[in-house]
Parts: sequence; structure tokens; C-alpha cells
Amino acid sequence: MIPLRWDLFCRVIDNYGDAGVVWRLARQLRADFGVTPRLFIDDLSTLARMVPGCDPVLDYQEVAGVLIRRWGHPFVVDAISPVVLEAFGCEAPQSYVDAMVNSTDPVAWINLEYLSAEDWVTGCHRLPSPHASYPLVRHFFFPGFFPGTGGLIRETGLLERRQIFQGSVQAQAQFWRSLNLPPPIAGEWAVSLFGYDTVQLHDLLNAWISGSRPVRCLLPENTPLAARAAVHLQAPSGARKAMKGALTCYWVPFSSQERYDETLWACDFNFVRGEDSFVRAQWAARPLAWHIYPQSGQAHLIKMEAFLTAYCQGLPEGVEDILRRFFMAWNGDGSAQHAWHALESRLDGLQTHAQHWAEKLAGQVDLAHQLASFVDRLL
Ligand code: TRH
Repeated sequence: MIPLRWDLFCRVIDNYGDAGVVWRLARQLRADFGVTPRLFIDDLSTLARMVPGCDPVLDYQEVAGVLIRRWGHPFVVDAISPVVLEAFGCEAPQSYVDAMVNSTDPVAWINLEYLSAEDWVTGCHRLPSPHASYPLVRHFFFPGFFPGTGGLIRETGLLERRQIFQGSVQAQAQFWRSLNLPPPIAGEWAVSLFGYDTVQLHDLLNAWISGSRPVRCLLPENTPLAARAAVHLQAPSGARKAMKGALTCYWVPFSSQERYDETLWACDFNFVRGEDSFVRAQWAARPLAWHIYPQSGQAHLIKMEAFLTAYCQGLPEGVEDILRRFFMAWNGDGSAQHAWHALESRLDGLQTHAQHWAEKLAGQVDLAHQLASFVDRLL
């Protein structure tokens, strides 16, 4: 039986993924285990963009059964919980750690790490790390794609909901209506485009503009890529739509996580980034391109290579090369226009492959259940 009180700490480095991952985990702990998580987060405005009902002004609030607390300074400890989870190495406040030391009850102290497909992860997953000064042990918990890792966040019912949506013309029509858009016409590709700012976008848009098939591209508004696309298409500021050649671009609102899932399910191809949208696109069982979070010393390319080595298993050799070349081009190395034209003729095969990959990943116990079992053992 896992404890019903967990404290999750999240420090938003930049972008949305830190908050996005922790929020998703908190929601699943509540929904699947009846846990009442307390989420201590420093940047509530980032969380609020993904979570309707979260008010960035409030220091204390409850949303969807999660107790959201502003992580301010000084940090006043009112209580500690049997489970303490630090997201991405954010280090709980010293005052909180001091209270853990003085606690007479055992505490499971977890550091939830970033996702990687690299081999070394299995050797580090669940490793204990004794505190340098206190009689406390922190444990590293690594998400992952393979046995021996902590798995991926996959809340109960996710894949069933996705399959129902993708099998329902009505549900998809309702999704497009919610964006005030008509459903795609026969032969029109729907693409969602969420990434970091890159000049490669111009090449990609040119590929769609000059393409033989119509493409509709959904861009979350108020992002650097959305602005770059507006410049490329000479769209007036605040435009919601622009057309050129075979391309129609729609600037759509940055939506809730739930609605963003539907975007990924409704589109034929998804450009995603970082960690959380990257995972959600894999659960969408649609072909994807990953804009990896840039790291110094090209470390991100090592992470991308590790993912592609796993993801491309089973792809015909020629297709693997084409997909690799497109990933590299989208991440800045090579012509995205040529790479897309090579890719587009393989999209049917990539769609089948994406289905198989999602089924393969679904064979893993999901992260929250693995975490709960680990905590149960620790306590
Ligand atoms: O925003 P990101 O680039 O976050 C990054 C990564 O997490 C990276 O690993 C980390 O090192 C860095 O932050 C600090 O990409 P990511 O991880 O995909 O997070 C985006 C979140 O935004 C995800 O939870 C999905 C959500 N989202 C919405 O809720 N609505 C939307 O409309 C869109 C486009 C995204």
C-alpha cells in the first residue's frame, strides 16, 4: 500500500516540460492511486498555460485533486510527506530536508530524472545516493523505453481513449470544430508543429508550399516558430490563417494538455520537442519528428541517436536512412526541404511503424506504477 501523501518539487528551468511532466505524474498519482499530491512549483504561470483552472496568482490552490503550492522563499515547512519527489534534480528546500532528518517516520526520497534512450540509464536507475551530511538516502529514478528503466508516463485509459478518438469521425470533426476549422479534405495532410525556434522552418514550409499534396499545419500561437512562420508566409500580425501554394498554416491557441493530446491524435504527422510532447506523440501512434532540447557539446545528438537506434528497429533500411536524415535536418543538419520530400513518400509505412512502436511501449509497466512499487519497497 503506497502512502497517500506525496510531495513533488518542480523548478521550471525554461519552457514547459518540467512543469508538464510533473503535472501529468501528479494527476496520475491522484487518479490511479488516490494519492493527494502536493506540488511545490516555483513558476505557476508556466503551469497555468497547460492547466485550465490553475490560477498563477494564488500561493495555495487545489486543481484536479492536486494541492498546488507556490515554491517561494523562505520555504516554510508545515509538514513533510512519506514520499518526496524532486523533479529533474531540483533539490528540495534545505528547510524541508532538515525536517526530513528530524522526522521519526521513514521517507522515500526520489529524484526523477530526464528521459533518455541511452544505454547507461539502466545502470543508474533506482541507484541510492546517500546524502553527504545527513542520514538520508536519495534514489534516482530514470524514465525510459526499455526493461530496467522506470518506463514512461501513461495514465490508465490513455491508449483506449486515443483509439476511440482515432476511430471516430465524429470525435475528430468535433476536434476540428473546436478550432473553428473544417475537417481535412481527402488527401490533405494535417501536421502539428511544436518545436524550438529554427531557421530550418523556412525549408520545411517551402517543402509543403511546393508539395503535390495539400498540407495544413497547426502552430501554437505566441511561440517563436509561429512568429517565424508568419514572416515566411508574410502573414499580418495576429493572423489565424495563411495560405501559400499547397500549404495552409493555422495559428491555434496553446491548449490544455488534454486538448494537445487530441491535436496529436488528430494529425497525420507531429513535430514535437523536449520530453513530454515527445512521449505523448509516441502514445499518439502517429509518425513524428523530434526537435530535441539543445545541449552543450552536442550531447543532445547522442540522445537523439540513442532514440533513433531503438525507434528504427524494424524499419526497412532505406526508410531508416530517410527518417534519420529528416531528424538530423530538422535538428539543424541538412536540407529539411529535401529530407521532407524523401520522407513524404514513406509516410504510410511510418504510420504503421508508429502504431507498432506504441504497442511495443505499452508492453512496459508505466512510470507511475513502477514508481509506486518502488516507493512501496522503500517504505
Ligand atoms: O516545453 P519543452 O521544450 O520542455 C523542455 C523539455 O521538457 C526538456 O526536457 C527540458 O530539459 C526543458 O523543458 C527544461 O517541451 P516538452 O517537454 O514537450 O513540454 C511541453 C509541454 O507543453 C508538454 O507537457 C505538452 C504541453 N503543451 C500543452 O499543454 N499545450 C500545447 O498547446 C502545447 C503545444 C504543449
